[in-house]
Amino acid sequence: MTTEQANAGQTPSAASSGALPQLNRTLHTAPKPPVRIVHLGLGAFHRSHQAWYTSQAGDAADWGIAAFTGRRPDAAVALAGQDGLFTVVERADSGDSFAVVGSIVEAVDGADVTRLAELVAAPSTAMVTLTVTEAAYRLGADGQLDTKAPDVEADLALLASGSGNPTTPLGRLVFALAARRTAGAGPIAVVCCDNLANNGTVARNAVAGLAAAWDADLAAWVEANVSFVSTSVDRITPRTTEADIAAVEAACGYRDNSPVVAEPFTSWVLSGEFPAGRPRWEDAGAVFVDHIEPFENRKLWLLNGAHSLLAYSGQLRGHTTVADALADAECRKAVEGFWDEAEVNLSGAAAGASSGGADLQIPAYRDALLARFSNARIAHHLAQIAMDGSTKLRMRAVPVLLAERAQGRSGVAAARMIAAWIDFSAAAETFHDPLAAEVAEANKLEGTQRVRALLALVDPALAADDAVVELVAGQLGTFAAGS
Ligand code: CS2
Repeated sequence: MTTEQANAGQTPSAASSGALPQLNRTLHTAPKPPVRIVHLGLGAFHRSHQAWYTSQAGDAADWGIAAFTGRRPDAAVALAGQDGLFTVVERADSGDSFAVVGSIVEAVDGADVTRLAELVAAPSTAMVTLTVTEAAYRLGADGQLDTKAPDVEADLALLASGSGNPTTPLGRLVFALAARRTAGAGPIAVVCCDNLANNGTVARNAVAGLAAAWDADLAAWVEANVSFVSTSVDRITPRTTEADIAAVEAACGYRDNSPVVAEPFTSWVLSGEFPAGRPRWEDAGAVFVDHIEPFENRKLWLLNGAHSLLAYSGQLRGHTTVADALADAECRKAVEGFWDEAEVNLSGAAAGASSGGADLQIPAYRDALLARFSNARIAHHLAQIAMDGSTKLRMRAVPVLLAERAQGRSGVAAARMIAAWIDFSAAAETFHDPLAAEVAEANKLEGTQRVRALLALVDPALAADDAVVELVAGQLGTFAAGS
């Protein structure tokens, strides 16, 4: 095992001296496994989840990760300075525990596509894992790659000219897969770990779309050699703060510039083929299934759906964290109402074949979520969750709204989530979204026209339905502060 419990509190003299040693592989003698996994999107979630699972596998000594940054090249600098090691602070209601994870053996600036291509082209590399955010796949409302998105267009031009380096995560991945093809290094798995329904297919569509627009032979090679694995990932991981860094120093007696704080709960459900092998993640509790859709929907609708609802309603009502928002009776009632709508469509007759016969244990799952969200020691900021809402709502609110309406019910709780996003988009001081400019334009309109224009950015089909526009419009302003 490459993860060991750090000896919390055993080096008080170093901790109090102010001259703490830096965490690295000399201080902490973790073995350094060979790179067999390449990861795109070196953020806190990758480290608390996939890197942690890999470090816990029985064959961890065989599986090292080379992780490339997405939007934050400084994340690679911090981690490289400590030989890829970092501390996972498991933050329970009752207190913290600390463990050093050693599965990341190389941390690289994502702009270094030469190194990326070299590693993906190595026959020893078995997979590329992805946490690049929902919005990065650049799929349009039809589920296909939006080749007209400016950054996709720019990457395609760069790839076609054979000069310059792609800048989007998927553009970089396709560039690296082309190198693997040239090297004759054989089949590989792409494992999508972003919060998207059917995320393996989403990754396939994005990669296949880019490859086809660049080079038909490469597209055929991808089709024959790349397995796209779908996964449902779960572990609440707020952004690391200076206070977290100080907590690690005080407890562990070393300096870690890149610790990660996470809740004790963790889950990973996977479905798909690994033609070049994989770590024994099941040793750490990962589950491999034939039909992943029910598990994906349970997580995306119940956990992520509630998160988005709390993010918008909670901020409209003056709250900062998930725990604060859930403690507000109005927000809590909205969450329970949305869960009731989601639950009918996840289990029982209404879910039909899509539940795949899986026992989803929804009541227990809901209870567990309430406990997880109420962990006030995890300061999970609503502002972080609120980002990229136009993309997230497509996975979190729209399917429940559609399922409810297909059965002759209104779907009012799901509609209220969208209305809260609309209210928030007009009220927020900072509004992060890939469609922020379009949202700002739409917000200049008034009344039904405005609602329709904003709804169209989430799902054009919904915007074309007068009854849905009216339903959403009727829910505007229902989270007024103090109500
Ligand atoms: C959150 C997720 O930021 C968000 O949109 O809903 O990051 C959530 O915390 C994770 O999916 C939990 O596994």
